[in-house]
Amino acid sequence: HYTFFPGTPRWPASRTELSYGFSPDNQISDTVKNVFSGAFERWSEVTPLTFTETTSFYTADIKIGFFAGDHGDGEPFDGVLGTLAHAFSPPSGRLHLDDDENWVVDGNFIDAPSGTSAVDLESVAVHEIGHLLGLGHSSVEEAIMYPTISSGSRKTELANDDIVGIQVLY
Ligand code: TQI
Ligand code: ZN
Ligand code: ZN
Repeated sequence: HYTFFPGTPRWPASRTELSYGFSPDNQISDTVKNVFSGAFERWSEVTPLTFTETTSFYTADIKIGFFAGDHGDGEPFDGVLGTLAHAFSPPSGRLHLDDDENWVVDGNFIDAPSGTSAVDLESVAVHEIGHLLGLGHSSVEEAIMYPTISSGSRKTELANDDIVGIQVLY
């Protein structure tokens, strides 16, 4: 079953048009932008929310970036595997990905891989956006918000449990 964060934080009902931007410190390829655009789309299809990319990172509602190790928010990344990414509950809007992972899009590494530990970017993006919107973890194994994914696997489609949960919030 889906869960929410303590206190059930959500984006206010007056804020259905949310903007997102990528950290200017990162060079984000169109491949990565397309993954996020598709991942946001999955959630906007089942809610009244819309997500629009903006080039003005500092005023974006949702701020996405790749960071390695300690990056100043008290939740340092840990190198290859372990923590892959994290997102904070609403209305923080921060979504961080571990720059040390060997991220994969459509089965291809987006950087030169330094090992064999492929992590599917879209799967992680859809999961982290769920957190950004206020979903905690689910006990339903098929759910995007289930807290584990078998390594090298891909899970990008919302399960009924994710949809019911997000529709309770929005
Ligand atoms: N990152 C954890 C996660 O997003 C961070 C985390 C741990 C967390 N406990 C939390 C976030 C409680 C909110 C609430 O779940 S992770 C997966 C999955 C991670 C894990 O790097 O471990 C995905 C990131 F589900 F596959 F295991 C993305 Cl998809
Ligand atoms: Zn962070
Ligand atoms: Zn999670």
